[in-house]
Amino acid sequence: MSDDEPRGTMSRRTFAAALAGAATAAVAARSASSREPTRSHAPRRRPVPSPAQLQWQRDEFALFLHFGVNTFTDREWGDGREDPVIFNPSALDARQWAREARAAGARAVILTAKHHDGFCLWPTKTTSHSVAGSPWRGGAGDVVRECSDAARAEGLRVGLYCSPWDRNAGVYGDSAKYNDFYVTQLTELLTQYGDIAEVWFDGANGEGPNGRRQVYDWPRIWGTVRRLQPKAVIFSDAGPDVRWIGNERGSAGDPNWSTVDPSIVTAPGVDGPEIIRSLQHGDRDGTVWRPGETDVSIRPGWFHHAAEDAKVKSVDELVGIWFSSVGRNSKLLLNVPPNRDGLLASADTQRLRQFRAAREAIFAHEIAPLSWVWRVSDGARVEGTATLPRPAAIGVVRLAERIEDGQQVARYRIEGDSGDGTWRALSRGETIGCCKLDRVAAPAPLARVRVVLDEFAERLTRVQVNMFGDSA
Ligand code: FUL
Repeated sequence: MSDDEPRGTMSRRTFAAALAGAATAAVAARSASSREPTRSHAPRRRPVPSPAQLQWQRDEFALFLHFGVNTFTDREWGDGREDPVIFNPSALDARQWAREARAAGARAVILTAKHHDGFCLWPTKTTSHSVAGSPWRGGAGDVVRECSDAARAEGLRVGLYCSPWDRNAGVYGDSAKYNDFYVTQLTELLTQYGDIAEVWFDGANGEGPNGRRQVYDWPRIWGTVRRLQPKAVIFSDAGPDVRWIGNERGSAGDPNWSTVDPSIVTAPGVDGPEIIRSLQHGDRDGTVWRPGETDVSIRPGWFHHAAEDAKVKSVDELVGIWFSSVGRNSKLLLNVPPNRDGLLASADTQRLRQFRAAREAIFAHEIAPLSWVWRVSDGARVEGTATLPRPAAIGVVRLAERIEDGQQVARYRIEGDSGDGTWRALSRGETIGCCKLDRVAAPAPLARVRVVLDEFAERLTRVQVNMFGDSA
């Protein structure tokens, strides 16, 4: 978002001053009637994002690239016994991946450097189960290198997925030895390929009750990332920087807090209803900033299967996913898997372009200028009202909190007046966060609009509001 100020008659300074006064009044009122902190106790500071978390979320959209031996065996989970010679993409061109990612509006790509089958897309020293044992580029190829170079050349950030669960490594399950092995793999990935923006730790494990039991040394693993790539965000169910959203359908929870209680989801791969709830919705009074990432595939599977070429999600489905991920204070990680040629299939690239065009159409007609007049009512509610330059139908409203200061809004409503002086509900919701998108079915062209922020986690704040004309 380029401009975080409401377009309005009140400058940031005067608005902040008005809110500061109101906030003082609200705290004083609570203090008188309850055990709320008084001036002698500083109010608890809510969590705020780190610069890396802020950048990660403002990117809004990244492309996930699932590629490896499964692409050649037509499977989703390889068993680790694949012969590296099957990996032989005939025309691999990572520049095509990066060009298409950029054309789609993505700002980063995340590559499966190693999936559960243990096959490494880079010539690792830790195992022979890698591209070095394949005929591709005469055994001298490196997909991680080609992908990261191509992505940066297109101005995209680079993320890497290195599956903790490894069905090929002989030492998997011999916990200390595998932790050493895994940390060595991460060290290669995090020292040889430039700046890495996100490291993706998957929670899956299909070993079953009689399988190998690996105890991961998460503090050491995460510590390795911190040491080697201090600006990277670490993704897993348990963060520590960004969390899985709890499903693979493209749907963030509503409400969705970027704050979590870290005692609920303590490690990747844990499961249970309360864990899924916390992943989906976050925790309003959580003490840690850990926003949710929504990963979903453009196809039924994560890897490319020719039989699914006709099952690429429709533009309407993808736009729906945008609203239920980016539009619910999450980030979208959309998987578009390269095929056996080593290229993104045309069914997917066409759909990506249509998806971008559809988003641009939705946000093409911003209603502007809107002069917002903000006021605090009852010492506890913030209201912004604006008169439209001319009566207009509104299709979408975008709300955004200034998340550098944390997340505050817990309940809001948007109302419109068609010109007869009556406020009618357009939409209502709970959390806003970095971005909340509401589709609005306005019955008639509106003359005035108002946004009422009814409830806050801790203190009054205000939001940026952008309104877009009905694109239908
Ligand atoms: C899951 C994995 O098991 C899938 O294969 C895929 O990589 C997905 C993104 O995460 O846990």
